[in-house]
Order: sequence, then structure tokens, then C-alpha cells
Amino acid sequence: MADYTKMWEELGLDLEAHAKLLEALPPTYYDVYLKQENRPQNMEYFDFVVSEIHGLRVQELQEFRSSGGKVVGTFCVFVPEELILAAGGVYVGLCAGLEAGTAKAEAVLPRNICPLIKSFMGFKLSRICPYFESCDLLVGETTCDGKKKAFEVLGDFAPVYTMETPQKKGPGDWALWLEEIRALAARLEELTGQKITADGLAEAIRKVNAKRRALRRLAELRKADPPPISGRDALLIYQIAFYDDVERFTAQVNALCDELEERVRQGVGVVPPGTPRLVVTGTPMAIPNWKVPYIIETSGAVIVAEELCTGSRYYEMLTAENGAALGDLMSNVALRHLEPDCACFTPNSRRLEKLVTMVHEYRAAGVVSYVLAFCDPYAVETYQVEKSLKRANVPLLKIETDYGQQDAGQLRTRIQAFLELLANNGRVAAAGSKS
Ligand code: BJ8
Repeated sequence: MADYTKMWEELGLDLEAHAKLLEALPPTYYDVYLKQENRPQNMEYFDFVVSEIHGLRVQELQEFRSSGGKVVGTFCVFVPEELILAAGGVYVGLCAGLEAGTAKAEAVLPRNICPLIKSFMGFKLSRICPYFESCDLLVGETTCDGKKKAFEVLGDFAPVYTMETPQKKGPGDWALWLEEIRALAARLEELTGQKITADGLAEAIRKVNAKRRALRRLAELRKADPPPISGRDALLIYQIAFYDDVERFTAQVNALCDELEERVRQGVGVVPPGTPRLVVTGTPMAIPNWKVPYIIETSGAVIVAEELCTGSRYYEMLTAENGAALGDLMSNVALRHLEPDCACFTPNSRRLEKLVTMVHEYRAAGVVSYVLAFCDPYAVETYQVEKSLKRANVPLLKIETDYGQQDAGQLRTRIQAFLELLANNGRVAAAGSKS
């Protein structure tokens, strides 16, 4: 990576703390990613993006800003990327998947709060994230209580605009959500000084849909046995989707899919055929949170799909492209962005149905429920997940964890025991550990 010290200094980063953060990444990345055997060649682009994680993309954002552009930070898949693009802005996802700045975060938040919230607060208050410092506006949402209240706190340190997300999906909720989408559009126009037009929004919808289509293509290819790509690599791609340039990213995912199609044709996989296949469901895994996928895939299994916001909830639904009037397109955006089956909704039965369908479509032997500590919505909803999987006769392993590595050994033991159980039930061949 080139020397970006001057840029980081100008952004007001705490250079010492930031250097420590960057030092921690390369060894982890080597172990989790580069040591994998038989990776697709086209993962090179995504490796490059990570090697430049606080460099090149941040520099692009600074160039965009110096020509008058505005950068908008987001924390949830309910915030429409197409609206930000249509207003002439650029979006960056700011959820963080690393324990950092904990002491600073705990000075303003309770200790027992979801690690995702603590992490983004820690990143902001410790001034170690150049993406945070590049944002002209942060868009929060009232999904879970922790986030809702944390955005009030964050408002003391950066400009924050919070959308009210409904808790149900009935007609009244839909009307509220459409109003929220319109209000966000007005706030974005005020920020960028650019009116959202029908043509501009239609174009932005097409761009973001093209990204979702590329990710859907990737997901489809993972149905093959052996899968042509690991779950870890797929997760990395979903994580990068939140902040890379939309058109470049789409082209790179499609290039990767061309290669994966060829691998599937030739029967080339990232693991041997018959390797136990698992679906992961639950809370998002923000970059660089790779702990559980790494343990699963070095214990002799492969992840073939993710019912996560860093997974199917991000790409499965497209925004409708029909309608020429701005009002119609705005409605399309609102409809699409009330779709993700987040546990913040009640009831959330479609998530359970989709999960069972996913298990069958991806020929998975079992499901791992992954819930971040102190995340009440997902922790409580695990009861429904368990009930529905039991009815469908699908084995489930429930994991509750945080961003620390203290429980890594214990998680490995539990995951290996789960794989043995699958083997004993005749669901898969006996799994061999690859750690
Ligand atoms: S649509 S999952 S991205 S809210 S893990 S902060 S829910 S306490 S991240 Fe999420 Fe949007 Fe829902 Fe997806 Fe709260 Fe739970 Fe923490 Fe969470």
C-alpha cells in the first residue's frame, strides 16, 4: 500500500491508534483468506481491495469530495443506496466487525450492548476509521432499540439523520415508510444540492440492481457440489459491496462469476465433492468479522449460503424498474426497502420460510444460527428459527458470540461436534478437520 499518512492526517485520524488497527489485519487476512487452497483467480481484485482497505477507496472519496461530492454513511440494508446515488452522492456502509475503540465506546454506551453498535461507536470516537471521517452525513434507522438510541449519541459527534423504520409490514406501515423515503430524499437533496429526478433515480436503480443481479448470480453458482468458491470468499464480497464503487464492483463480481461458471462446468470446487454444506442465518457479519466462517470452514465444512444482511437479505430482492414518473420510482424504492426480513419486524415468519427453502435449494445438511451477543431481536427470534427448522427436520447449531477471539476454541469444539452429529445422522460423510 502506498503512503496515505498525509490523507489520514488531513482527515483527523489518530495516526497511532490507526496504525495499530492496520497492523492487526494482514496476519488475520493471510490465515483466513490467502492460505485457502484452490481459490478462484478472480478473488485477486477483492484481495487488492482489502490490501488497500484504508487507502485507495478513501482517496477516491476524497477526490469526489474535493470536486463538491458528498459521502453518506449507512448502517443498515433498509437505507436505499439508489436514493443516495440519485442525489449525486456516494454511499459507504459503516458497520464495523472488529473490537476497537472499546474504552471510548463504553464511555458513552452501556458495556452490555451489541458489539456491532459498540464497534461503530468506538471507530468514530477513536478516530480510526477514514470512512467515518469522510462522511458528510450519517443515516441511521430505528430498527433495534440499541441502534436507535446509539444514533442519538452519535449525533453529538457527527451529523446524523435517522429514518423511522416500521416494525410491521401492513398497509399503514408501508405508508409511513414511503413518507420516510421521501423525507430522506429531501434531506439528501439538501445535502448535495442536487434534485433527484426521475431519470437520475431510474439510472441509479439500474446500477444497484445490476450489482444485486451479479451477487444473485454468485449465489446461484454456490448451489453446485462441490461449490466453486468458499463461504469466506463470498462473505468478503458481500462486505465489500457496501463501500466499493458500484459499477466497478459489479464488473468484478461478474468477471468472477464467469470463472466460477467454468469451474462448475469442469467440476472444480474449492472443497472436495460431498463436503458438508451449511447455511448461516442471523445477525450481519461486518468487515473484518470472519471468525465463525473461518472456524466452520477449517473444521471440514463449507458455507453455501447466508441468510444474513451480509448475504441474501442484501441482494435477493430487486427494485422494480417500471414507471417513468418520479413518484412511481420512489414507491418502487420504498417497496423494495421494506422487504428484508430483519428480526426487528413482528411477525417475521417469511424469514423462517425462506430459510427452509434455502436449506433445500442449496442442499445444506444443517444450519448455523449466528447471533451477536446482546442482540435481543435475533436472540429471541432464534426460538422461532429452531421451531421451524425442527418441523422441517433440519439440524441447527446455535451460536451466540462477539468480536473477541476468547471463545474461538470453544466454538471450534462445538462446530466439530455438530459436524459429527450430521455425519452420525447420515446427513454427510464424516468431516475431516482442516485446521
Ligand atoms: S436489516 S439485521 S442491517 S437492523 S446485531 S445492531 S439488530 S442489536 S444490524 Fe441489522 Fe438492518 Fe436488521 Fe440487517 Fe441491533 Fe442486533 Fe446489533 Fe443489529
